Amino acid sequence: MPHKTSTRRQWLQSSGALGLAATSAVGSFAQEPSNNLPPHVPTWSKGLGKPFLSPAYGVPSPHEQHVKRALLPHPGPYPTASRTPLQSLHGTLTPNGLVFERHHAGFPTIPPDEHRLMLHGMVNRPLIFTMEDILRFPSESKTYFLECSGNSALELKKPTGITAQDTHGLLSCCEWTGVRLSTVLEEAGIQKQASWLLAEGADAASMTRSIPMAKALDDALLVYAQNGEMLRPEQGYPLRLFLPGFEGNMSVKWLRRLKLGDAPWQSREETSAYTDLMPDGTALQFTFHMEVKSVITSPSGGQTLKQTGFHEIQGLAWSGRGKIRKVEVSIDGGKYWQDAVLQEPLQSKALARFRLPWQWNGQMALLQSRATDEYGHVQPSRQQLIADKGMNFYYHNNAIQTWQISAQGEVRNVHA
Ligand SMILES: Nc1nc2c(c(=O)[nH]1)N[C@H]1C(S)=C(S)[C@@H](COP(=O)(O)O)O[C@H]1N2
Ligand SMILES: [Mo]
Repeated sequence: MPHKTSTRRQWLQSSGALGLAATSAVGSFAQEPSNNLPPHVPTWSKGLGKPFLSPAYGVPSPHEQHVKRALLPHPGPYPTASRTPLQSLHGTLTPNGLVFERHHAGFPTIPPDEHRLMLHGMVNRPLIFTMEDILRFPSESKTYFLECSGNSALELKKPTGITAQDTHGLLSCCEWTGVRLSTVLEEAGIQKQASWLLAEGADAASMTRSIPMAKALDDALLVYAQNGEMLRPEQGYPLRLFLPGFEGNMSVKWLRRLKLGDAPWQSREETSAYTDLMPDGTALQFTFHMEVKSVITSPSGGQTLKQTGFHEIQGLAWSGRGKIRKVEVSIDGGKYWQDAVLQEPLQSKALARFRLPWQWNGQMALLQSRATDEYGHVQPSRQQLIADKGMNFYYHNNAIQTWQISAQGEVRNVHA
């Protein structure tokens, strides 16, 4: 045994930096002291394990309790959003219990039998649907990201969040199941002059947004399930609107009303909120698409690199316009860029995971990622974004994120 171990170690150490990606060698392993080294047989291998159905609806290991949604410090009496722990997730899907939440008036618990969706305005036949009616329509399942347009808002002026959860955690990606909105609208008969759609939620906020008919008739969904089970109450149970690639705010939860009209309604959420103040004092309205963006989740803020040598840089990239085409990674604050490997399959308007093998030499590093989507839109640097939009806007910050790694291996949120 000792002989074999040392041979393997020599082999690991002799692997060149470039060869590492293919061989998966990591150079050296941290030798943590342990009471459970072979041939020791631990207690959990000796007795009968827990019985089935304890609990009947499964939960993560008690050793994963640190992986949870978190709040940012909030000024008011009531928190406004919880964030997804992006730095602790793997692959591209967000487990239902970790999907970020954004509620304007908390979340209601709606008995599905009592829920109704009203469809009226410029339609031939106003209709009221029960959930049973909605579930009878032809269904489809698609994987899409959802991002609050306030994601990373606090990062524009100064580096504020500590972790990737703080800076980018108003972001999730689920497989959503529902019926095409166009199918339901056609059931009522769309009148020719209808060019806008109003969506309203059944929460106390009555969240209301105007949606262009082109989007309503394209890929918009009326969603009742996420990641294989019915929607969580926090995500809009029993029914939500889902507008792939558009700012999260427009995907109205607890959907109770759709009205067709020929002009936007100028609701609170599209006038006083979710507009961007431009340098000339005007407000930019109806920024629907979430533009191309990415963040490195490992190594990321709040983490510590325990040793030099091999580390896999990983992160997430997304674009509200379509597929991710390319993600470049820099370890020197944006002077030199390398293409990361993108996880297949790449799906339109869904999170894409990227990976890049890296040898950390123990010196200060500035990690950045820059995504490009299939239409050639490139994620801007913070300086480029500010040159374009000024410093007075709040929503739609898709700037490149920088993580600084100190010589001690501590990872910090900085502006490069
Ligand atoms: N009815 C209703 N819909 C809503 C909201 C709300 O407060 N009420 N919040 C919106 C905002 S701002 C966002 S970012 C998304 C968040 O969706 P999630 O909580 O499922 O992550 O829901 C949107 N839909
Ligand atoms: Mo939002």
